[in-house]
Amino acid sequence: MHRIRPSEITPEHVYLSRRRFMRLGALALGSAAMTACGGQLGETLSRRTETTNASAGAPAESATTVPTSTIQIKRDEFGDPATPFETIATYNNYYEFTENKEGVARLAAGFKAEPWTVTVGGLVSNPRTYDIDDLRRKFDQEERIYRLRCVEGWSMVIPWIGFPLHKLLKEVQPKAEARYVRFESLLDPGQYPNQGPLSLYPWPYSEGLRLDEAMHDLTLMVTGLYGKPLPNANGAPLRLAVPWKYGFKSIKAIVKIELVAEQPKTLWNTLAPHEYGFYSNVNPQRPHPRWSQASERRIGEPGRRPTLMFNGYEEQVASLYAGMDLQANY
Ligand SMILES: Nc1nc2c(c(=O)[nH]1)N[C@H]1C(S)=C(S)[C@@H](COP(=O)(O)O)O[C@H]1N2
Ligand SMILES: [Mo]
Repeated sequence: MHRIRPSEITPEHVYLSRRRFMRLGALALGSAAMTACGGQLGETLSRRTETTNASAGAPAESATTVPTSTIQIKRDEFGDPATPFETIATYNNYYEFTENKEGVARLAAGFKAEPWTVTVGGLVSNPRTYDIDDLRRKFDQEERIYRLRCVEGWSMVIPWIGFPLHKLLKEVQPKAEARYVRFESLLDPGQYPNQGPLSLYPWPYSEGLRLDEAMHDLTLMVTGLYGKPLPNANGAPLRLAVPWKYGFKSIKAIVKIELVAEQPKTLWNTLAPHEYGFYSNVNPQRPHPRWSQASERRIGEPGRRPTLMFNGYEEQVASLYAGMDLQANY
């Protein structure tokens, strides 16, 4: 099987200064500039990269073609290619907007992701409110190429940009009584069409992790993807990525983080506790009550592939659950 060390999780690990990050964002806005950015971060759009790569060996077609030698398709540690940017940004689950995955991006186009503040409090010695720009400036923004496995049975490979949550938690200093972290998304019916008075969901969207899960180095606060600021449809300006858990744990548009003593209620667990447990670790051996979780459809790939225990991060995270019955604690 795949034997990997944690240091190999992010083969194209890059650290971006704030200036460079903003410049990349600006470049990405002008599509003409896309092919001009070279170096480590030149592969801003994987669709572009794949197209160009397909012609490897052929003579350059025009002056704007990136030399083949500088092109690197982003891949996860198993060698699987990152899902194209366009797909990641237009096939989304974001129920505050709509339940139609293909409809999120259009509805989210005018979302106001700035200014944005996040309060971090509860059982901490140093409660703080951060502006999104503070977070980008304070913590090195690094790239992590993670698989995202939705509980519905599809998956993608996403080159996130962000910083590990443990850096933020260290700053606020959790008290000894803190055992869980609770996350809350924006409540704003003015911006979210599906948060209207007739909605049946217990908004705001909320999620939770055990403190040791939150402190794990894989747990990422996400501010971007493909080297650019996070698209609105993917949860701008700040969302979580917990790659060994089903996608719904990776909460979008976070406005509040709270350290708490008891396991917090979450939106999906409140709605359907038998279907969506608090842990929701990816587990091919535990079927969803209405479907198998043994395989998944990797978006952009024909057929299905087997789902891996802990979504392929078993070596890194299994010790968090040592001695726990994973069928009972789902
Ligand atoms: N606030 C909020 N966060 C959310 C969701 C949502 O509806 N609202 N959907 C979740 C689900 S089910 C998945 S699979 C992922 C999808 O993230 P993506 O659209 O960036 O692929 O976001 C998760 N985070
Ligand atoms: Mo999902």
